[in-house]
Amino acid sequence: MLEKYLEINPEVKDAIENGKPVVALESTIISHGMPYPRNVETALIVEKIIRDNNAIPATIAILNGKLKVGLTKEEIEYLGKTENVIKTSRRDIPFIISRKLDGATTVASTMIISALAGIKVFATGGIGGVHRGATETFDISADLEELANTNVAVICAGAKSILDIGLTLEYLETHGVPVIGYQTEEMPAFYTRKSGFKVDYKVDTPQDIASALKAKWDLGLKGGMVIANPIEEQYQMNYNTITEAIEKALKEADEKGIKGKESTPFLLAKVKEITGGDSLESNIQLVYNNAKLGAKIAVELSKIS
Ligand code: PSU
Ligand code: MN
Repeated sequence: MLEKYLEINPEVKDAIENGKPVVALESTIISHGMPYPRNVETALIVEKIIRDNNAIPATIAILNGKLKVGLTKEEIEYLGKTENVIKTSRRDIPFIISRKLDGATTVASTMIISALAGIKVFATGGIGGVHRGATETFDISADLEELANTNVAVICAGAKSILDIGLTLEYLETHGVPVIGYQTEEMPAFYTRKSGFKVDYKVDTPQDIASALKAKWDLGLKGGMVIANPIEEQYQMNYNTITEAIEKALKEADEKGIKGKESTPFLLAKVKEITGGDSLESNIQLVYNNAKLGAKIAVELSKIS
């Protein structure tokens, strides 16, 4: 029955079946997170980094109503160029399939499709979270609920301060999602290494992360794990510059009445514009860094699974 919906490319399928390390990648970051052509260029380099670190990359999207695991270079190029690809989270999946549309998968839907395919490790830039002002707007990303329920580890650079990082951590705590810092005690804030918030556990090696994941899932403790990997020192942004840019972007979003699924893409594009493109360079570098760690974790997990 699953074959009716799911199409896994042969290389990825072979890797999954033989317990080789695989790292899933999302596609909203390609279609809505970065401008063309940097989006495509980045997606292809990310795949190469994963290969260079001994794992198989599997970029995920919905194309013509099929859940695709392991896009070709041409499919990545198509997603990066095409204007009307739909940002697809959990609630959108049924309709993108039934109407045979193209959908770029968010963290939530990439986790869902990874789990269906049997992939345990997923690397990206940033997760969605509790938005600032959520006490009024109720804007809480479906990514958090997915982390509560779906057994996939998500390597990210923490949460951006377009979000309320404190409330995001509270939400994850309530849902029993471990938030771990890779070689840090502090929750990173995407463009910067510091946020003023602590992670639950500092973990220093990919082996330790893999064994915690194994223990979690062996015991049937459902849900994912947030592995927060701080942006490398030399690529982080100046704290005041990025804070000001985010404040400005939030103000403009508010004035324009941007809400719902448009919110995150709008804010990312605005922050990029305000920082004269600097935030995009940081964004790209932190994704590379996460791809590398994701591959290392997948390798360790494959040794003990
Ligand atoms: N953060 C980024 N870049 C992105 C996203 C988040 O720095 O591209 C995307 C991811 O796909 C994430 C989604 O899952 O935005 C969250 O959107 P929302 O807040 O509408 O759930
Ligand atoms: Mn939202």
